[in-house]
Amino acid sequence: MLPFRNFKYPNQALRQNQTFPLFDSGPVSDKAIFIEPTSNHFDLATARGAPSAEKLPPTAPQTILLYAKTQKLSISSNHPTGFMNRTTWSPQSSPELPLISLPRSDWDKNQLVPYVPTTPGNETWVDIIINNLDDGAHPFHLHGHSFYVLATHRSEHGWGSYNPYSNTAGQPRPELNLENPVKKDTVSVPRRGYAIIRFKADNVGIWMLHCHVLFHQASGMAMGIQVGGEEVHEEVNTAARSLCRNRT
Ligand SMILES: [Cu+2]
Repeated sequence: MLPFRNFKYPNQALRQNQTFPLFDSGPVSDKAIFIEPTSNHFDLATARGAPSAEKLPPTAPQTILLYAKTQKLSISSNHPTGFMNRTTWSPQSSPELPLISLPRSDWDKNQLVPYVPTTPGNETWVDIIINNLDDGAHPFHLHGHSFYVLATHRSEHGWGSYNPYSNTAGQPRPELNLENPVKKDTVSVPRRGYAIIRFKADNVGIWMLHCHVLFHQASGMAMGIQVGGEEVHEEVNTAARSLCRNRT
């Protein structure tokens, strides 16, 4: 069989090495250096962290259930669009001001921002279940907090997502590692699978949670999480607004 061919048609995507110009600075080289795979990696599904000084509670009082998916819809001219649940993120449009400086009633439809209430003196633990309905993994990054990876799952058949609130018969309950989970700020959510992460909400603010493949993020696979403060507030945070002086 001829290399780099799909049936009788040439297909450069079948090359093991591919080169392309990052900058328009000359001809493309066909002499890419092949990087040998190394064994310097670990399987996240079975990874164990160092014994943690933090004692994780058996359950978290709040769970945020998410579904990430890329879709090509005719309503968006078949451009691949990232979704978190039913929201496609893009920066707040009108008024173009930081969310924290606006009451929720002014946020536009592209903002998905679950609220995590906190009370001073009490630890607030939150679980996030990130289901990935796509055929490729998405590395999800949370701002403002590190988190523990309690479980990950990759399905060989079917969707492989997990909803703790559904009674779907036969849905296996994931085993959560509460003893020695790895602590990270980015987790690869396997394709057709999920990651269950837990974080201590001790950093007040509105923090982004997004796929760290930046063109996935730019296509909408991003959202916010509000930690602390008040969910419904009509008093705007003028200090936050003044941070964006050119917008005021
Ligand atoms: Cu992604």
